[in-house]
Amino acid sequence: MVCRGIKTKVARDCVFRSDLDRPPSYLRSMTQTPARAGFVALIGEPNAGKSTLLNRMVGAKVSIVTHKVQTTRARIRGVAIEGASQIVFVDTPGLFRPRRRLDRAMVAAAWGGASDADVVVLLIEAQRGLTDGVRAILDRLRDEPPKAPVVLAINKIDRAPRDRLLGLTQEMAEAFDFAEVFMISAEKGYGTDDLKAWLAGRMPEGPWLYPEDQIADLPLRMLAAETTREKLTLRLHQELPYQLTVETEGWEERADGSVRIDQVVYVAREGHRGIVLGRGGETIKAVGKAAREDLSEFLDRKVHLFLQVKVREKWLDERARFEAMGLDFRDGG
Ligand SMILES: Nc1nc2c(ncn2[C@@H]2O[C@H](COP(=O)(O)OP(=O)(O)O)[C@@H](O)[C@H]2O)c(=O)[nH]1
Ligand SMILES: [Mg+2]
Repeated sequence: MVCRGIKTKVARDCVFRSDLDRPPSYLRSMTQTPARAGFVALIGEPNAGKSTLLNRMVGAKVSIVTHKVQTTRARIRGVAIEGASQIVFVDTPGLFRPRRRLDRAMVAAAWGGASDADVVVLLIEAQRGLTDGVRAILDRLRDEPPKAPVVLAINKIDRAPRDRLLGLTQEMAEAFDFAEVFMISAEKGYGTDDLKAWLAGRMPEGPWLYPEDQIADLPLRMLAAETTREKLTLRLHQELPYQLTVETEGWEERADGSVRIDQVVYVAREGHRGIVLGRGGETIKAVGKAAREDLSEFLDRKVHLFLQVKVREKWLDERARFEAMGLDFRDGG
């Protein structure tokens, strides 16, 4: 979905860049450089730091981040600008060996992102290096090479000693023919400006794909649901976060400038409902408070958030649930 021509700070269905700290467009159009625009797919194992990198490149939190694997479920696009280039970063679910229908649809979405991109960035973790999971990704890249060049970003360099990085760079260069190798820390911002500048130069010449103030191609209802899912994932233990989903059912702009958001948390079992609610409802209350605070800051207005928990044994096999997540149900078949 592209929200063209809407220039308000936060339009109802799209997320816009709030404070414009870039020169106005008439200044940019006076320069000689031609406009460029394209897609960069971020791929890698779960937890490599793809969503953290996307958020850093965009300069806002548009993709949720937790320390747990498989947090990102769908393809999320974040829009960054560097000089005359508009770079659309496509965050993907991690690549791993899928078991459930949801897993298969997530992995399909990730590879789909890579096949449409102008540049593919493979993120790996510096401290873990060339794992079996990374090897499996390289095998697939060799068997079905994307049309786009593949660059390597060794992430979390803040976690690994320098001498290890040199060895790892060499090992990776021998394992695959990368167009370029970058060492970064998505969290701390080391090396990310260089990566962004390099990517900007690689974008094909052509008009921008989004209005200059749009930062994400993600409906606000989904961003709001993702925010709540992030807080649930952070609070709940073990497998439970993978067994629930959140949907925004109501979005009401109020005359006083605030917004009322109604969401449903779907869980697969009665027992899970109790855990999500917590004793005396304290878990869901804390989740709601944290999500409301984030949303309020993001939307820059007062938010009233209402959460309901519903048991839906078969939600993992329901087409509608997949569609709400932005996934293709058939991919999981
Ligand atoms: N130390 C460190 N942690 C990072 C870095 N980048 C991401 N992380 C952490 O790694 C975890 C997974 O990040 P996330 O972006 O969700 O990974 P994804 O699954 O690939 O999207 C989170 O706890 C992040 O805070 C980094 O550069 N350094
Ligand atoms: Mg992610």
